Amino acid sequence: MLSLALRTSRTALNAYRSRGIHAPASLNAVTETDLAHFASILAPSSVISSLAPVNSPTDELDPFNQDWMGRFKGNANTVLKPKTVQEVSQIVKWCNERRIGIVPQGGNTGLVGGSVPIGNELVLSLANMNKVRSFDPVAGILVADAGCILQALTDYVAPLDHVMPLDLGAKGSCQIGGNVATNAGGLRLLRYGSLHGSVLGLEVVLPDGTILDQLTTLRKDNTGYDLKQLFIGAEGTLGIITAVSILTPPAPQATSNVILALPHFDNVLPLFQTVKRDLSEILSAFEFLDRTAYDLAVKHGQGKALDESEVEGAQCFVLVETSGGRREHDEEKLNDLLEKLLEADEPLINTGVVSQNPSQFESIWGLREGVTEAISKEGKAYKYDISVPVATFKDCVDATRDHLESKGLMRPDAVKYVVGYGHCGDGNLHLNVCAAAYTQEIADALEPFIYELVQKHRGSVSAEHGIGAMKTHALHYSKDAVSIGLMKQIKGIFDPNGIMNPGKVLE
Ligand code: FAD
Ligand code: 2HG
Ligand code: ZN
Repeated sequence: MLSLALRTSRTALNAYRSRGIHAPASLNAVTETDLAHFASILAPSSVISSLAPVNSPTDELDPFNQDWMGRFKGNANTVLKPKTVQEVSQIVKWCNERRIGIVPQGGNTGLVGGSVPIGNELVLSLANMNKVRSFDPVAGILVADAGCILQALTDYVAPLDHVMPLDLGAKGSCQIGGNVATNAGGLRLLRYGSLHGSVLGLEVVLPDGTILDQLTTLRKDNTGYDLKQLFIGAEGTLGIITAVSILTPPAPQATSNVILALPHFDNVLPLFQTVKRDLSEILSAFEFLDRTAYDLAVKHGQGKALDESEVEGAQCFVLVETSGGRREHDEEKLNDLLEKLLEADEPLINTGVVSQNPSQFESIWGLREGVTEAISKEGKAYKYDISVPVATFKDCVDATRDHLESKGLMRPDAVKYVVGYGHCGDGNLHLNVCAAAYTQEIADALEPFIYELVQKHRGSVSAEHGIGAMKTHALHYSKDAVSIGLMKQIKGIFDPNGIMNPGKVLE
């Protein structure tokens, strides 16, 4: 399990203020009058506030005010942790009438500064709404409170022979409501598709406090506009998700994985083609790590390293997972593939190590899932989760490194590493720039450089982490003016007073 402890740093850049982002002046801070109202509707354990008469110490508020990377920092004086949808509704109604900004917060593992205030907005944590409401074992439909932790739901459906349709490195802390609000991708998207397909229904508290009950468990429902889709990926700007109905696939009867070392990046695409063709229906993940990502994961004890002699000269690595219905059949397919790859006249791979048991399976995944954690141990990461053609992954990483080099920033006290890894099967590169500290000089060197690179490749500035507070100024690189105009109109219809997660997604 990853340790998701918040890291504080005195040198942490308040990334909003550096770009002049402030909560709108039309919004108010929580006052003692507001607090008295909240205290009248919530249990005492659901209220944390630095205001009288609660007077919580600031270290109780700190974890809600700072993001996972230690990059974005808010100044909320009050955190509320309601237990029911009615409580959420009453809080939101009050905030709308009093023009108090609200930041919905799940596990606070988001990587774009969306989950913490940009000023003194109220934080509404879903952590106390953490019950499974129902599970239909025939249809595989799970209905759960938004605050259920992804790992807890995975553990809940496992003995019932099902899996969650998504999996990510933050599963021990992130919540299903946060996953839906960010339209999280993760490690299983190649197999099960995006949450726009898996989520069947939502219960949402709208910015005026109205409860929108669309918690349907229907596979098919063609009755007009599919409103729930608007909240998937809205990052809490249109309402607060309080429950999710989600389709869980049957658990595969057999899973296996292999880590492949490649002599050249150019082999990745032909390898992907071969793997897709030969494994066909049992292929469930095709993940990429460049050499730096692999070395950092190994250095920080994430997963089990391959023998040094085997990885000598490897320029990058690919993790292939299979999930299927019959172990013998799947193993035979995987072994045949490996044999073919290794015995080719011009082999695409140097070596491949197949997991032999569940612990090796986890170790191989650890190498890939642990990269984010490893980078966080090295320094402060500037994270870009871009969609670009797979063929350009290496060019994007190299171009960024060269650009930083040309600015004299590739040095141990500035930028230490430029790292590329990600969901190759989905065309999603995680371009991480690992620095000794967050500085304005590095930020200015990276942007708009990276966004222009993405635009050149007709990609997206966010493949899966979202826009949050980090990329509001970059939305136009991936969305045209007509689309942004419509997004603003939709925001205005749902949230005319602009109380819901102000300063996020839209400027
Ligand atoms: P938070 O971080 O609390 O919030 C994220 C956003 O959603 C915020 O804008 C917040 O306001 C909003 N929100 C949260 N809950 C609600 C709600 N109930 N209603 C309305 N809005 C809400 N992401 C991926 O897509 N794929 C990955 O593979 C992946 N791997 C990760 C690995 C690590 C180690 C870490 C630290 C992060 C990773 N992430 C990944 C990013 C992050 O985990 C996801 O974005 C996740 O879905 C966020 O869930 P959360 O509950 O932590 O939400
Ligand atoms: C992953 O795929 C996550 O590991 C995190 O999306 C990526 O930290 C990152 O940049
Ligand atoms: Zn990812």
